[in-house]
Amino acid sequence: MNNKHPASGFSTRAIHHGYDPKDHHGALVPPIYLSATFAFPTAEYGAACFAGEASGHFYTRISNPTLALLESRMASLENGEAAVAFSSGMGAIAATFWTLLRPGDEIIVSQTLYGCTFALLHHGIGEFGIQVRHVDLTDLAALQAALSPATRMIYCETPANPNLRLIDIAAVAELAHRQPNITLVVDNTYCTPYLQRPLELGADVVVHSATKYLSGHGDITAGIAVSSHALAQRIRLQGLKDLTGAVMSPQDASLLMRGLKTLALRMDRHCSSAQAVAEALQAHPAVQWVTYPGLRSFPQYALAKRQMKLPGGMIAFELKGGIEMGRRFMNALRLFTRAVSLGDAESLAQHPASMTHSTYTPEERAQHGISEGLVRLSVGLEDVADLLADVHQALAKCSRPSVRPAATAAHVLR
Ligand code: 4LM
Repeated sequence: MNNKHPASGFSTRAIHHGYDPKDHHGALVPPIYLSATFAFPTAEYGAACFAGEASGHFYTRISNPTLALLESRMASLENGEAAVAFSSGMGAIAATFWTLLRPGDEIIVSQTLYGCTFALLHHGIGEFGIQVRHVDLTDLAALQAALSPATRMIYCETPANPNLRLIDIAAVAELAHRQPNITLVVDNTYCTPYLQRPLELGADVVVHSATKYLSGHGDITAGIAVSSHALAQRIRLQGLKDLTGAVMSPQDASLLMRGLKTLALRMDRHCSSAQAVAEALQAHPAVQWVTYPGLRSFPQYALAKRQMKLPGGMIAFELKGGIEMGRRFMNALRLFTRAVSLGDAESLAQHPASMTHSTYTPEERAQHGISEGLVRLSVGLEDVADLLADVHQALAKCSRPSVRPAATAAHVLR
């Protein structure tokens, strides 16, 4: 595929990588190939495509020109060799697990994960003879102790959804790769490659819910896996083609490429506004604790500075009075929308224990560092003054006469 900008900066590649209008009748925006199947010039060529001996698109569940452009762009942005597009983040994660794990294998996963990933592990692959072990991956001695000859994969989110706990990707990769046959998979949904590039730190596969910041406009569900050519080929031919069939539609690929064009601009704004909202929360007497990687009180502040370009657009906090007060806060919001998902232009507020992480039992949430009173904010792209005004007016409805100053987030990450 034509690539005029191989050594360009992030935004230039997000806008141009892999596409030249000259090759498409001058069309500025890449065309959408709305075709499920592709004509073979001869029967022999068709047979060669199926045998893997000829390259070329022949069925959209396996590949399509619009998807291929998106995939090459995502591979470039993550600094990987190849990418595979899926119809959702869960599609990408499930296809990666089913491709790389077999009965008798062990997967080591971090303590806190998005609710449906947790459910896929415990009510999906865990019931098919694959041993799932949660390990505190911030404790390298614990990881070392948990590794066994059967370990085939280490999987983590960093920052974790919803408590924002970080994993030192380079340190985990170094330990993982002392043993052969371990694939380190990192869910980079919260950061996007603009803020963090796990492959450069030693990870083998990056997965995304592209439903979130990558597309950025809340109008599609989508997923991506990025890796080496060899791993991507396995994930495509097993995980995508045969095991899940979770292919992205070409229209969604086009919307996702539109989102990528403004990714860097949007992330800068998400991050600066989230910093302001986090500081406002921390200064408010009704707030019990707030956790945000850009606050000096963040327990892993040094790692955040080292590993992430900026602290991201997600905040977790709890009010004095726990979830009862949290619900009062959420119901008082006027500009923030009460909704799950994240990374949209619209600011969103949700309660993980009763929503995105209700797949955990209350005991599991306690064990995995998800407090029942945690409220999650996805700070959007509205004017920051309006966001602060909304948060302040909602907090005013949560104030009690005898309140103590806000503590740091240290306790929730223990
Ligand atoms: C949410 N999250 O948190 P699809 N990985 C991470 C995620 O946050 C999500 C997925 C994968 C939320 C959805 C309702 C870190 C999703 C799964 O939803 O399958 O694209 O991504 O609010």
